[in-house]
Formats: sequence, C-alpha cells, structure tokens
Amino acid sequence: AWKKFTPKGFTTPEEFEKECVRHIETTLARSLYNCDEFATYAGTALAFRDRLVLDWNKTQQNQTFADQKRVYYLSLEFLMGRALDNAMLNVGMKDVAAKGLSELGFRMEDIVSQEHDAALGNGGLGRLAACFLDSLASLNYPAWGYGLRYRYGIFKQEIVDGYQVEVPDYWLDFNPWEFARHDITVDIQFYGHVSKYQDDNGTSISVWEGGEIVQAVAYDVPVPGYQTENTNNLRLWASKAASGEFDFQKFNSGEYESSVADQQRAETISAVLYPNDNLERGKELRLKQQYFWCAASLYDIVRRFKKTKRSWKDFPTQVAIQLNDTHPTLAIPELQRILVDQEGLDWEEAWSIVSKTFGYTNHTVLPEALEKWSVPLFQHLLPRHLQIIYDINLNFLHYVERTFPKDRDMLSRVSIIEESNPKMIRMAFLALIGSHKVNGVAELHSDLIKTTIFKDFVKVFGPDKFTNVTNGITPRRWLHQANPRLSELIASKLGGHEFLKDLTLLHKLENYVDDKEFRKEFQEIKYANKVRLAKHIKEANGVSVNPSALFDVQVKRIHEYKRQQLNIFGVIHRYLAIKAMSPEERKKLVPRVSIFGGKAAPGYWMAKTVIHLINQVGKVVNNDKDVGDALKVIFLEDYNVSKAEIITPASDISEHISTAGTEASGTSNMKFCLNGGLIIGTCDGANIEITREIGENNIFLFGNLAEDVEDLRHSHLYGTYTLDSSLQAVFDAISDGMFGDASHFSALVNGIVEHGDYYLVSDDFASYCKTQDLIDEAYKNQEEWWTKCITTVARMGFFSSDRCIDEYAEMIWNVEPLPPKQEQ
Ligand code: 26V
Repeated sequence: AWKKFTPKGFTTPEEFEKECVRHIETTLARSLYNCDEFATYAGTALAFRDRLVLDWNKTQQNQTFADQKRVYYLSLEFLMGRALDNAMLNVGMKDVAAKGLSELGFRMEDIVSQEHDAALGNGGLGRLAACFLDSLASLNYPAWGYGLRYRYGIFKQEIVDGYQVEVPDYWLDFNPWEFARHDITVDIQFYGHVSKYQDDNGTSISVWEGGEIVQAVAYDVPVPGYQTENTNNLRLWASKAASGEFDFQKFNSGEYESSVADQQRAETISAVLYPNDNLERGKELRLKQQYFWCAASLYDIVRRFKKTKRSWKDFPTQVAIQLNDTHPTLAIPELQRILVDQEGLDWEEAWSIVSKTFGYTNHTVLPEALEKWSVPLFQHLLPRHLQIIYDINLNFLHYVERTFPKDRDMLSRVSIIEESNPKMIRMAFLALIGSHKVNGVAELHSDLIKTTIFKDFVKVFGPDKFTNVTNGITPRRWLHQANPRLSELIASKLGGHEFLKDLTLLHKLENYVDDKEFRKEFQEIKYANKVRLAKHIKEANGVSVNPSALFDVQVKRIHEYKRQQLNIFGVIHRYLAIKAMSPEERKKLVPRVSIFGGKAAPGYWMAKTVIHLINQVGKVVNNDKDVGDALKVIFLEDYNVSKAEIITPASDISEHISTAGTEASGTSNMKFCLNGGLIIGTCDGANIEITREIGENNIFLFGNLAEDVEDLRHSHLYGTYTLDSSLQAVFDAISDGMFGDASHFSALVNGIVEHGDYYLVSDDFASYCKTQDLIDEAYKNQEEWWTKCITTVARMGFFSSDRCIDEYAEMIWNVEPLPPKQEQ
C-alpha cells in the first residue's frame, strides 16, 4: 500500500516564490536586480531540496532502525542527467512552482534547462544504474548506490569541421544536489608490501604495510522515489590527500611545488571518468579508481554492519552487494581481506560469507571489453590482494580438479590467472567465482554468456548459478518527464497516473486503438514533439527540417558493433537513388530526416571516421537542390541524457541494428517504443523480448541471426565472397570523392572489403535496405502506422525498471521493501 503523499513546506505559488527568492538572496547572496534564469534555477532547486532532505533524513533513520537487509549497488557510472524536474515530480509541487515562476516572469522549461547534466557515465551501463536507483527508491527498497564523484564527467562533444572535438565537462561549479560529508572519510592504502607475523596462538597473519594513503571523502546525493516519502542515498567518493592538506614538512622547508604535487596526485584518482565504453586499456589510474572506490564502499558497509553487533555469519543476510559489470570486482578480495586479516575469521568461513554476499551482472560479451589486469601492475599496487586472489584461485582450481579429474585443459581455461606474458588476472572469472548469482541483461545475452565466455563455469557450478534479468527503464523519466503530453493523454484514458507505478496497466490502451479522438491526439503529440526537435535542429545545426517527414533516429555511443556505418551507407544508397529519379518520382517519396547522435571514445579512430562521414554526407545532401525535403541528414552534437529527453519522443523510427549477438540488451530501444516510435532492428539484445511483447507486425526486423554469425565471419575470411552491388555503388560514390577526400574513409571501407567485415555490414546491407523500403511503404499507410505505434505503447509494460528491480530483489538479493513509517 502506498502512503498518501502529503506535501510540507510551501503549498502555494506565493509561498514557493518566497522560498525561491529567500535562497537567491541569502543562500546565494545574489541581488534580485540581476536575477537571471540561472539564479532562478538555483533558487528553485534549493527550495525543492529543502523538502527533499527532510524525507531523506527520515528514510535513513527508518532504515537504520528497521535493521533489515539492504542492497548496495556498486557502479563506476551513474548517468543521472538533470535532477530538478525529477525532484519536483517526486516532491509533488511542480504546478505550484510553475505558477510561482511565471509570476516571477519565467517559464518552467527554461528554468529546468539551466541545470547541468550529471554525466557520470558513458552510456547504457551508467544510465541503467540511474534507472535502477529511481526504481529502488520508488519501490521502497532499502538501497544505496556507491560510486565515484568525478570532477569531470563524460567529455562534451563539439563538432568542428565535421570532426569530433572533446571538451572537458566540469560540472561541479554549482551542484545543489550533493552534500559533502567531510566527517565521513576512509583512508585507502596503495603500494607497500606484505609481512607475515605469528599471533599469540602461533597462526600466521599477513599484514599489508607501507605504501601511501589517500583519503576518501563521502558526498551524498538524495534519490527520491515517486509517490513515496522513501528517499535513498547515492554515496560518491572523492579523493583527497591523506593529511587533507599539502605536506607541511615539505611546505615549511620551502618545497612548495612538490607538496602541492602530492596533493594533486591524490586528487587525480577521482578527477575524471574514463570515456571508453567497451574497451579495456589496463591503465594504472583506472585500477586505482577501482580499488579506491571498492575499499571505501566496503569499509562503509562493514562499519554499518558492525554497529548492529550481529555475528559475521549474519553478514549475507543483512547485506547484498551487486557488482555492475566487473569494475567493482576488487570488492571481493577486499571483503575477504577485511574478514581474514582484520577481523580474524578463518579463510573458509570468510569465503562462505563473501560468496553469499555478491551478485555479478555481466553487460557485454565483446572480448575487448573484458577486464584483465596485468599481474606485475597489480602486485605493485595491491600486493596483499594479489595473494588473496591467488589463494581464491588455488582453492577453486583444487575443487575443479576434484570434480573433473579427467579434463586437464579445464584448469587453464577456468583459472583466474591467464598464463600469458605478462600473466593477467581475468576479472570476470573472479567476479563469477566470488558471487552467488551471475546475470545477463536480456535473454539472448544471458544464453550467450552460458555458451561462450562462461561455458566451462556452467559445468563447474551448474546452470542455476546463472540467470537472466532483462533490462528496463524508468517510466517516470522516460515517459512522464520526457513526454508530459503523452503521459497526460494516457492518464486521461486510464483514469490517473497509476501506470507510472505499474506500467503493465498500459495494456488497457489497446481499448483505444480505434478511438478516433484518441488517435488524433496521439498523432498531434508526436507531431508537436517533432516540431520541438526540428526547432532544436534549426538552432543547433542551422538546417530546416520538415516535421511531417519521417524522423529516423540513431542515437547511442558510436561503435562498430552498433553499426552506425550500416545506417549511413543506407543513407548514401537512398541519396543515390533520389539522384537517379525524375522530379515527379521524387515528389512521391516519403520525406525522411536521418538523425544521428553519439560520442566516440577519444582514441577510437574508426568511430571518429564514422562521425566524420555522417557530417560530410549531411553537408552534401542537405545542400543538394535536387533532394530538397526528400532527405536530410543531421548529426546532433553532444548527445546526452537531457538531449535524449527531447529526441526520444520525437522519433518515428529508431535504429537498433547491431550485429546479432553483440548488443547485450540496449535500453534506448525500450525508450523509443514507450514513446510511440517504431523500431528497425536486428534479432539482438532486448529487441527479441520487445518483439515478443509487441508482436512481429509492429517491429521492422532484418538481418542475419546470432547463430549464423560465426559461419558468416568464416566465409569472409576463407570463402569467395562477392559484395552486394548496391553497397559497391555506395563505396564507389565514396571513393569518387562525392563526400570529400576519399582517403579519409578508406579504413572504414577497407575494413569491410578487405579485412573480413567483422561486423557483417555487407551481409546485412541488402536486407537492411529492403526493410527501409518497407518502412516507407508502411508510413504511407498512415492508419496502419498509428495503429502500430499505439499498440506498441500499450504493450511496453514489461520494460519498466520496476519489474526489473523486483526480479533482482527476489531472485538475487532476497530483500524486501521497507515502506516509509506512517506519520502519527
Ligand atoms: C567497459 C569499460 C571497459 C574499461 C574502460 C571503461 C569501460 C566502461 C564501460 C564498460 C562497460 C561496457 C559494457 C556496457 O556498457 N554494456 C552495455 O550495458 C547496457 C546495460 O545493460 C546494455 O543495454 C548494452 O547493450 C551494453 O552494451
């Protein structure tokens, strides 16, 4: 049962204005004479924050008092986006504030857009963590997030002459949503050596000595739930020199530079988010980040547990820790170290506690993304942890040897240590061995990990250790906030906003599929969202696009496996076809706007080449008088969460076209469908569950299947392969210099023509183009088109992150919700 929400503090526009103005004048010490939109944003945020912190404090007290099992979600990335609109939704006074702001002469939309995104993530994995926090809070689970407080989030992308340029994202100038806890600090050790001593009973104990200490300082961010007082905590750690100051000895003896340098070196640990997504590079600073954050978080979790005075065997019944990919895997040897070296438990007892506490989520099968650390580097930075990992491995291999005495190769295949030069630690194996459950993020992906990277482990541990939790998204941000008019339309038909708490209620919309009035409003809303995006495109790119055209969107990180190159080759194919048409034929076309957005990792040349090609194609196509409205090509700069909130509701078709078997889940596919856009996609990731839920008639699937990928790759390398003729025509246009200097794109083309076409672009090209033609045909039949869109929305209930979190809670964490205490 949901507690009835009763607002406190300001309740009228006038009271809100008073609070807002008070904060501007006192908290910010700004004069009202030059009160601009930013100051008004700040005042508004602080007014809502005041109300948020009361709920937050109460929730934390309640959780401590209730003394039940808690969940800790460890993630190096939390891609939160903006917080104010979400705070207003959850505190529940947005209308009042809007009225107040308008009396002060401002529009709510302008004020909300003053906020800088909290962009502490790369893409899907980080945004999933943010959606999970929203669901955990909304469902009243006692849960904390633990992460790093990066001074610089994901870089800002600028497009200069068609090329990506990276600009630092300094986002902390004004952040009203964080609370520095200067009193909550943890000393974190690095380097040094391990000594063995005998204790009084003659047992040997290992002590990690020497090295250097860096201090972790806690910064807390409130995470409010929807229509509940429950407000969880996201704790982010910042690094600081251990003394908190520069070295006074050095300072007093005049070595100013080196004393400041030490301090800067400490602060470097939490300075910047690594901008690689799906590419592991083995950098020492990254390993330092991981240990720093794991050690601080575990110290904090253990400290909280110890206050309960329970015995250690209760630890796994009080604490569930979820590892978001392998990035927090060091938490496993760290907990073992705390229990054995510091708390004096024997190895077996400690290991039993450790392996009951952790759950591990895998988010990728791409081999280049699997984390490995070189043993020498690890030995240098974390000598005691290396010993512990060796012991974990030894015990594990003994067990495997006993169970499979005849399979000698098995031992080297499942060993945590890869016998290469240098030796490497396979973090995914350590995470798996140290956890009681391992899950993938969509059905196909969860099946694939059992037959590929973790095949041998299914034999060792049995199939029950592996499970699937198909990803989800929060309907609060991705429907209600991003598309308020659609949310209101749905609410008007379903008799309220309950669907935002139970998304399966959307199925009732199917009753309105044939309702004329409903269909008209649904279409008007899509059109208005497209007008809004067209306005943004005009401002940002200087290109006018027709809002009645079919908007075709692909926004996500740029990666070869996601195949933006397939999309842009398809666009070129379309352009060549238009050029070959008579003016009469062109008039019959469904006009199309191809919209791209996404960042390339700074060192990923192929991805940067794709961005360049998209921009070059746009330059040619958008200025070609023959083409006019028939085709426009747009690259939107600096794709991020707040831009996604504008783009997602405005799409007619979005592209989820990864090589089958490579995209673990995808989550934007869910966002587009929930907002009444259709998708073109491969049989990959969660596209498969989406198809099952919405029906094959409502999705445009194409391309080869995952089970055929291996053979196809083989045929490229050893067979006689002939390139599809229309793809050849696209390549000819590129080499003729139609889109500028052809040499810029030779690596991209040669990767397909000469180097085995690893992502099978040529194999899927014909099928992709044919499906795009089907989309044009389908769009011409507007009645059927809108039936598909509405049916899709109605059948998206499964993809709420609330469903997802309930599945984790039941199958992996074994935790129960803790409803907020009713007020007396
Ligand atoms: C890996 C690495 C490797 C080391 C350097 C930094 C870094 C940063 C992120 C990652 C994670 C790659 C895995 C990932 O992002 N997977 C995505 O997870 C989404 C949520 O489950 C899923 O929807 C996407 O399909 C999947 O690609």
